[in-house]
Amino acid sequence: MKITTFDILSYKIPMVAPLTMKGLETHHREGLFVRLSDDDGRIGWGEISPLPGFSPESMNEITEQTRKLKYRLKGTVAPEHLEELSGGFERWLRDFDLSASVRCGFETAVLNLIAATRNCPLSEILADTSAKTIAVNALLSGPDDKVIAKAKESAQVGYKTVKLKVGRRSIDDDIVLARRVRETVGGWVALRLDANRAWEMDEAVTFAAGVKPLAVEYIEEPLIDPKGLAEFHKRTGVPFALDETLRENTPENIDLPEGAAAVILKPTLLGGFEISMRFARRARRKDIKSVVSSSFETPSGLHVLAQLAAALGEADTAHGLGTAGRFAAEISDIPFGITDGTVKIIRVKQSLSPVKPEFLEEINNDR
Ligand code: OSB
Ligand code: MG
Repeated sequence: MKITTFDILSYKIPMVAPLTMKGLETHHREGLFVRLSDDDGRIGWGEISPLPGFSPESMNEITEQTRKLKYRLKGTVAPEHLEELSGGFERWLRDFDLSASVRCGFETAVLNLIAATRNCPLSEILADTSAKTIAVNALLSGPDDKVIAKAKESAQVGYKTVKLKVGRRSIDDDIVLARRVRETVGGWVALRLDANRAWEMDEAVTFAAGVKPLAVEYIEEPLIDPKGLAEFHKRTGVPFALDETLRENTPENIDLPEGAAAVILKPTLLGGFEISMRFARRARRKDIKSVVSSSFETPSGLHVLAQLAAALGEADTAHGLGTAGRFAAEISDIPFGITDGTVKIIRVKQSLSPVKPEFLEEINNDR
């Protein structure tokens, strides 16, 4: 497959619900799209959306890196078997030293193009059998009353898993809120908590004791220092999940001790589908779930992540893709619709613009 054209477009879209993370308030999401085509005019899009506060790379850096990819790879033939995610991208792209979001966006553009040439959904080129729908967790955040209202609504419309952010205020307040959420959603909905590394060991243990009766599926990253996670589990019996810790390790060297219930795969922050799949394979060997999660990509970017989730084929796992509500519906012709807590895996038409053209700007090609 030859990369015949390679276009770079920048986008900027408003968020209806601003993001506050790590003290940074984000009102707009911005990044790049890569649009590739082959000799037959088939198209593959990829989204490059570094997340402020999480991704170290700047707009300038990602633009420079993407231009360099373009000038080196336009007109060349992509290696075979990239879709196996077994090292082909690494061998091809290693020397470019790409930032995580650029690597992810370029990988997904190439994968979308391969899928387009085979006329099938991306998920089907990634695995022999892939799911037709995937489950998604509802994301509970904001003031307590909003959290409870969202919990109630989520359970009513059929979400089987909800995820609550904790660790931003007192342990006692968090325990009270987690109990209220459990009461609100009832006993049949799985409850995940995410502390984003808020606590010292004794605080985490106190919190875990307080939520022990709630049968939480796991707490994501309870500890400031992840080296204590095995001890945390020994002392509390509460399962944990790894998110930030993945980005400080490789799939081969990461420690997955007793008590690790899930790995949180965020391809935009980890550096693409290939490395995400390597973590997933490692986790699977230990019977640990892989939860594909968003870094607040656009709705079309969420569809691409859903394809990876579908390819993992863990039917009961709910994925962390419930973030599309941050954007107004009008920004895209490819809405990311969640019905009864599930998303249909669709073949995203590569002839459609991933966000409406008024949010896109072509980056000058010849410079
Ligand atoms: O705290 O897990 C987080 C998104 C971007 C950066 C950090 C986080 C998230 C999410 C994604 O929470 C949504 C989800 O996991 O359900
Ligand atoms: Mg997390």
